[in-house]
Amino acid sequence: MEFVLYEVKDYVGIITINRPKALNALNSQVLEELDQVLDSVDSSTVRCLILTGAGEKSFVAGADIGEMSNLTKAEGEAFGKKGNDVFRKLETLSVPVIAAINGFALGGGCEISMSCDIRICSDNAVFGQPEVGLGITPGFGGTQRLARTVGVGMAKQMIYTGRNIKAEEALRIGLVNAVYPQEELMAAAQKLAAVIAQNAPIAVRNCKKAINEGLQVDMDQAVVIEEKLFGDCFETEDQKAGMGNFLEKDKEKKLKVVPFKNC
Ligand code: DAK
Repeated sequence: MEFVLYEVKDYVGIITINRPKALNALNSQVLEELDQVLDSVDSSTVRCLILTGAGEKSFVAGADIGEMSNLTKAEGEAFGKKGNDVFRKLETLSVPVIAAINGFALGGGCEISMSCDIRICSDNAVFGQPEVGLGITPGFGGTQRLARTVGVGMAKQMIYTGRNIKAEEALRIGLVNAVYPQEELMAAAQKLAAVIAQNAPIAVRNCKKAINEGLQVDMDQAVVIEEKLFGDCFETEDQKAGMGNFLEKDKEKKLKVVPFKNC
C-alpha cells in the first residue's frame, strides 16, 4: 500500500496514514487503502488498534481539498459516502481503536479521530472543523460525532465559526483524554493499548459493542443490549479463569493475566 501502513506487535495493531507531503490529507486512495486495512484486521491476533499519522506535524489535515475542489454534487455525495463508510467501519470494528493525534486534526482529520474509541494527542495538536470556510459542511460525520463528543453547544460553536482549537482546549472540552509531549505520544498510546490488550478480549469487545449500540437507543433498550453482551461472556475460558483466579485468593494467581482463549 502506498499511503497506509499497518503493523501488528504483541496483540496491538498500528495503522499509520502515510501521506506526509500533503499532511496526511484523505484522498480517495487513502480511504480505499484504509478500508482494505480495516478489513484485514484479525481480532484473534489484534486486541487493540492505534491510528496515527506519519510525521510530527499532522495527524490528518482533512479531506483532500484538491481532489474535492471540482466535484459535482453527485460526486461530492459519493465522496462523502466513501468516507462515511470507512469511518463507520472503524467506529464499529470489534476491537477498540485509540487515535494518537500527532498534530493537525482538521476537518476529516478531526472526524476520523472521533470515529475512534479513545483520543489522545501531542502538545502540538490542533483540532477544528473548518469546512464552512471552504463553502461546505463537515461531510465525514463531524456534525454528528462532534455534538455527541463535546456537547451540542461547543460543537455548534466550533463548526459555525470554523475556529481551530489547541490541544489543551481539546482536553478541557473532552475531545481528547490526555495530552503528551510529541515525543512521548506513541509510547503513551502503546502503553494504553497494552493495558487494554491484557484484558479479556471477548469482554473488551462486548464492552465496546454495549457502549456504542446502547448510546443509539433509549435506556430500556440499552440495558437489554448490555444484558445480552454480559451473558455472552459466560462459559468463556476468560470468564472462568478470571473469576477462578479471584476465588482462589492466591495473590500471585490473582495478578496473573487471564489466558485469553476463545478470541
Ligand atoms: N488537502 C490537500 N492538501 C493539503 C491539505 C488538505 N486538506 N492540507 C494540507 N495540504 C497540503 C498543502 O497543499 C501543502 O502541499 P504542497 O503545496 O506542499 O504541495 C502541504 O500539504 C503542506 O501544507 P501547508 O504548506 O499549507 O502547511 P502549513 O504548515 O503552512 O499549514 C495547515 C498547515 C494544516 C494549517 C494548512 O495546510 C491547511 O489549512 N490545510 C487545510 C486544512 C483544512 O481546511 N482541512 C479541512 C479540509 S475540508 C464531504 C466529505 C468530506 C468533507 C466535507 C464534505 N462530502 C463530500 C459530503 C471533509 C472536508 C474537509 O476535511
